[in-house]
Amino acid sequence: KPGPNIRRVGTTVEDFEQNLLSNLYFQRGTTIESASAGDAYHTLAVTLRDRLVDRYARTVAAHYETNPRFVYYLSAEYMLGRQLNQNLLYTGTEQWTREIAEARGLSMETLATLDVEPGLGNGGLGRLAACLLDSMATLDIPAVGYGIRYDYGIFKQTFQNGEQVERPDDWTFYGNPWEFAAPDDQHVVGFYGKTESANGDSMAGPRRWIPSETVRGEPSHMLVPGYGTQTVNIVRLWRARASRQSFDLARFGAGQYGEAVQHIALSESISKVLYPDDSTELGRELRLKQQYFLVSCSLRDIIRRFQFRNRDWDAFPDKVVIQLNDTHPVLAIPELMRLLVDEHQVDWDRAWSITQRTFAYTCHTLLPEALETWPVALMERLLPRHMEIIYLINHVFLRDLDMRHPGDLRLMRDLSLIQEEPERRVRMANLAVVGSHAVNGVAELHSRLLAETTLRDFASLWPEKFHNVTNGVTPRRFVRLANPRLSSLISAHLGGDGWLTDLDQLAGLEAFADDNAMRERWRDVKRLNKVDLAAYAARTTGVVLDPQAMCDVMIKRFHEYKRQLLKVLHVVTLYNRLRDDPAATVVPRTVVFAGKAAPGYRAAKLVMKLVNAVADTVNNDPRVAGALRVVFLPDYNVTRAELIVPSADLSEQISLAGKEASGTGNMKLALNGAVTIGTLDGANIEIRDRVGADNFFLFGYNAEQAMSARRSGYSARSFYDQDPELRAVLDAISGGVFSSGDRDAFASVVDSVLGWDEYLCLGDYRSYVDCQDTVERAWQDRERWTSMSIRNTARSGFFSSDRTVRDYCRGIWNVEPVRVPEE
Ligand code: DL6
Repeated sequence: KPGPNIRRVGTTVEDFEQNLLSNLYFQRGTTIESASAGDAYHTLAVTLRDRLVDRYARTVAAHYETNPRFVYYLSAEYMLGRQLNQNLLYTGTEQWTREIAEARGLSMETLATLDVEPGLGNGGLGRLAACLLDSMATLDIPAVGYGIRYDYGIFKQTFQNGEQVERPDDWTFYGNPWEFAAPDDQHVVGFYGKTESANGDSMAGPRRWIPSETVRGEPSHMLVPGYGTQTVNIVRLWRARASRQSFDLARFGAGQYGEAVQHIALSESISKVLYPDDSTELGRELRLKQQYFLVSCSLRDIIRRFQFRNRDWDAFPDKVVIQLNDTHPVLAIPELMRLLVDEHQVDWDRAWSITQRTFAYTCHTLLPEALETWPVALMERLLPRHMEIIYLINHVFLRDLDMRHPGDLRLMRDLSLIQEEPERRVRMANLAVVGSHAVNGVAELHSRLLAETTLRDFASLWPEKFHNVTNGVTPRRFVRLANPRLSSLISAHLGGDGWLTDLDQLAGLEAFADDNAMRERWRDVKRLNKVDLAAYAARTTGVVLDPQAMCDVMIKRFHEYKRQLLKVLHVVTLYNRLRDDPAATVVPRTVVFAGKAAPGYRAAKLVMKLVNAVADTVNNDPRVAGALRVVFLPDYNVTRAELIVPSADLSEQISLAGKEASGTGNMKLALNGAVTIGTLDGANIEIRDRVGADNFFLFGYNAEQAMSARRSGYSARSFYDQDPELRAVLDAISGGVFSSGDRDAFASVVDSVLGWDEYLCLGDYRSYVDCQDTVERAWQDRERWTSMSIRNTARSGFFSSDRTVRDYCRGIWNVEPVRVPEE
């Protein structure tokens, strides 16, 4: 039993143990004698949470006192990663916990595996959101993240016959000890219905919207602690709940159990799954409902918070900056207008000025097909008042545009918030640009191409709005937690762990890049990390890896532009060479793939199947054993990235130049000492600029060359005709070498690459394969390779998300840190 009178935040290991016992007893309702591993995990989690609550309360008090400008980060996705190890580190209780757990025969690893990752995102965009939250808290920036608490996160991936199978991710099945429900802060959100005049006939309002359907948005929040500081911010996640009268008791009484809860199920479907399948009309409607649900709840919450300390609406932009994470939350712009004009009686022009000064928009893509648009007909039905507001914003915008560029119909057509052909649709990126005071891309090249291509006319109209903020990653999670061995080595050489909050200090490693003792230890860290990875691979896939082999890693979403196919062509090239000449001296290599494909993305899923088929053939061919292994680790997520990244020797960043907005995996890998083979795409360019051309393997077209190759009649077939090695690779795939003789299995992959070859895989093939040969020569010089690896880490300090947040603060947010006092 817990002893009496122990503070919930003990300052000694004994008191901490008492805190655990107390929570086990009073929160979990059990005793040490009968506790399960799950009880131990939950108890530890709530005990750490207690410690963070204490800091959170002081953070709230400091913010209330200061009344600062807040950053509100609106994002449909957050890939937060596991919380346990992070919170152990951030509360400084790692060592105590280890001692207490081990004395009771519990391993930290068991506890860590019970910690479920909330997979509330798809990939880079959601993980960036999580890194920025971490850095904002670490830099004492007053901030709240808003998102959706999906019941089911990103699907779990398994393979059947090499094909991706998606299973639901019921991440809260055993509860989520990290969150707090806040039912008192719920909001009611409307959909459908009609609008009517509240005062005259002007669309500029105020008008009344009478929705015909409502749901409640119920918030819960998770704590977001800063590292090495007292600040704890929150990420507030909304869950859709049916209105109170939804349960049909009479029907239930009549035995119609399904019908009795039908209404509840329908309302709650809004936050049921991350990214509902949008291949049907209903799926698309649900997606739009999700977006509005997120912004409506969040804006009302932001206004509630603003009104604690402020009365004057004109002060709103001085206290609130809302960062729109891509176009998913862009309905926040008409929603803020609606709230101000219709519900708070602010006149239109004043409301518009407040709105524009409040919002800032980050674009995360260059692919035109990824720029969201919504059918006007759907918007008019689902959100009739918002559509009126969008029309009016557009009307005023086009009128002003016509004054600046009289009669330029082309410009009006391209910049209008409404696309007319082939169907009338609302262009969300245009709405975002018009309604925000700042627009940013996420790497230098991306921001430049946005301004020169995708958003060119807007950039000429308002050059001052356009910014670049290169992405970053948190070194706490992706170096310290993911790679404790490397972290200890770094701290030992830098004389402490100050680098964790000042990543430029990594430059101090430069002095050791050619030091033999350091290189020896550096290699040792990599080798031990590879032993861990090999153990995991053997356990989960049965594939046996050699920790001495070069670990060549391609981990990211499966997408054609990222060119997993080009990597497969290289693997098959190596395979063919080894088969043709088993005595050939090759560098032993393990190729690691991981990543998910969107469930409806057939082309990407077929490439995935090809990866599995090639892996199967290669791994079962004794002629190449010891030289080449290919493993596809299923169910890539943040946790898996933390396992794979530290073991990587070679980082594959091979997207077609001009297609990847930034990438952040490239940064995580470079920071952990992987050397990049890559194109001049996204943030690869900045990585190469910093680590130096000698420590980066460059190949392929640059963005301009890629565009001009396409313009000047690019012919994929000519590369096939002229390059016998490439021909042998494609012939092997289409000839059934990897599909037990079935020539149809991958015919569409080969046909499409020999036909249009959208992402110029064949055009870049020779340059890529030759560059891989250079990689192999470099690998053979162990010492030189290790120096390259050390230099990659030493020169990657720029890619900390702390720097990213500082850039946002300076260039876009204009917010100041607020220091939270120790108790
Ligand atoms: O900015 C974060 C991340 C970038 O690093 C990737 O390059 C980019 O592909 C990704 N974008 C998305 C979705 N884009 N849209 N829409 O995940 O953002």
